[in-house]
Amino acid sequence: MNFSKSKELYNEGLVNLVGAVNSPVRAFASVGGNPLFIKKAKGSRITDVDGNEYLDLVVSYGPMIIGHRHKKVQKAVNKALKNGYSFGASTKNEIKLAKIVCDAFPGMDKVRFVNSGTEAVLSGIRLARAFTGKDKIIKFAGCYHGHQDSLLVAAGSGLATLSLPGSKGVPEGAVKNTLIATYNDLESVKSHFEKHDDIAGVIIEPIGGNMGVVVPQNNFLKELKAYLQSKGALLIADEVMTGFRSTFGGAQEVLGVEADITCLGKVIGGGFPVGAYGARNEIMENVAPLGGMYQAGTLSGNPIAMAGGISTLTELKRQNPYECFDRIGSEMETILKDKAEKYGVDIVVNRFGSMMNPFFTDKPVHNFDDAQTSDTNKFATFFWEMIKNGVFLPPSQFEAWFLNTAISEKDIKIFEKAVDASMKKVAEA
Ligand code: KE4
Repeated sequence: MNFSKSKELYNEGLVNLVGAVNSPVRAFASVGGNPLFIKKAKGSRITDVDGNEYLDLVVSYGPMIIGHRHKKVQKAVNKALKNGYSFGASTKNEIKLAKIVCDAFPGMDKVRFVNSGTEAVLSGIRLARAFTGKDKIIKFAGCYHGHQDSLLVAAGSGLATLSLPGSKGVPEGAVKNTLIATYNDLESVKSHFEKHDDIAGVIIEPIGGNMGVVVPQNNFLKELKAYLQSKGALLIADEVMTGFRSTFGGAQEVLGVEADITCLGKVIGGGFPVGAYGARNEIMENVAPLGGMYQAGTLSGNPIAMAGGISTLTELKRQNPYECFDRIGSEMETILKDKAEKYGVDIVVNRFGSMMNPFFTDKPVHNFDDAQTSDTNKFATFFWEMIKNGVFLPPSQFEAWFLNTAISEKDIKIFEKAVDASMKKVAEA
C-alpha cells in the first residue's frame, strides 16, 4: 500500500498544526507511523489521500452511524444552506431536533444544544452543581468526558481521595472538587460519600467507551442510581458516545436506569458540530434565561448542524437498526475470537451493541486497570495489518470501534480476511 501523500501532508501539517492534527488521537501516537489523511468517504467506506479505500470502523468516533454522506442528510443540509448558515437567533429546526431528542429520553423534558460533547458535559456538571448547591463531582477512572479542566484528572496516589491534575495547564484548584471512583465498583463510590457531604453528583459513561469498551456488570448502573437517590445526589449520564447508538435513546434505557441529567453529542449532529444536555423541568429551569446557571454559545443550535442532526436521527429511527447492529456485532466478535484462537493470540472482546473492541489480554476487562493489562504493542501490530488489509480502526487500544448501518455482508468478508491476516501477524511478531 502507498501512503506517500499522507506522509507529505503530515510533514506539511507539522508547520502550522500541532502534531499535524486537530485532535491528539489522530496523530497515531499509540500505534506509531504517520497518520492517514482522509480524502472522502461514502457509506461504510473511507478513502485516504493516496486512494486507499477502507472499511471504516472509526466513523468519526461515532457520529456517522447511518454511514458516510447519506443521501437524505445531504439533501437536508443542502436545503438548509440555501437559507443561510447562522443567524444568532432561533430557528424552527432547533425546536424540531429538541422534540426528537426529548421524545427519545424519558428523563428529558428540556434540552439545550451546544457545539460539542465537551461543552455538553461541562454544562451538565455546572447544572448539577447549580441544582444541588453542592460542588463535588465523582467520575470513574478510565471514563473520558471531554477536555474540561475539572475532569482532566489523574487518580491521587495511595489513599489520596482527591484528584491530581491529569494534564499540564490544569491548576490543582480546578480538580479539588473532583473525586475518582472505580468503574463497576459501587463501594468505591460509597467511600467518597462517607468522607464528603457536598457531592453534587456522579458522571458516568453508561457503557464505557474510552478505555476501550467496558460494560457495566451486575446492575451496576441501577444500584448506582438507587444509591445516589438515597444520598440526594444526581446521576449524570454522559451519552455522548452511547446516545442513539445503544438504542434510539440512550444506553440508560437499555440498562433500565433514568439519569437526572443526560449529555449528548456525536450522533445527534450526524457529523456536524452538535452537543446537548437535558433533564427534567425542575432541573433545566435553572438554566439561563429561566434560571441563574449561565451557559451560552454563538453557534449553539446552528441551523445547518440542526438539519444534519434531524435528518440523521429521522433516518436512524426509520431504519431501527439495533437488532441488525447486534447481529453484525456478534458476527464480528466471533470472527475476532475464532481467528485469535486459530493463531494462539490472547484477546478479550467487549461489546455493547454496535460498540466493540478486542483487548490484547487474557483477563476480563471490567475497569480501567483491567484494560491496562492489554499488550499495546500487539495492538499496534494488529492495527497496521488491518490497515494493509483494508480496515480502518481507531489508532489506540483504548478506543471503541463503531458499526454503521451501511456495513454489508461484503464488508464482513473483508473484515474476516483482514482479521485472519492480522492475528497471524500478531502471533508471528
Ligand atoms: P467532543 O468534545 O469530542 O465532541 O466530546 C467529548 C466526549 C465526551 N464524552 C464522551 C463519552 C466521549 O467519548 C467524548 C469524545 N470521544 C472521543 C473518542 N474517545 C472523541 C475523539 C477525539 O477526542 O478526537
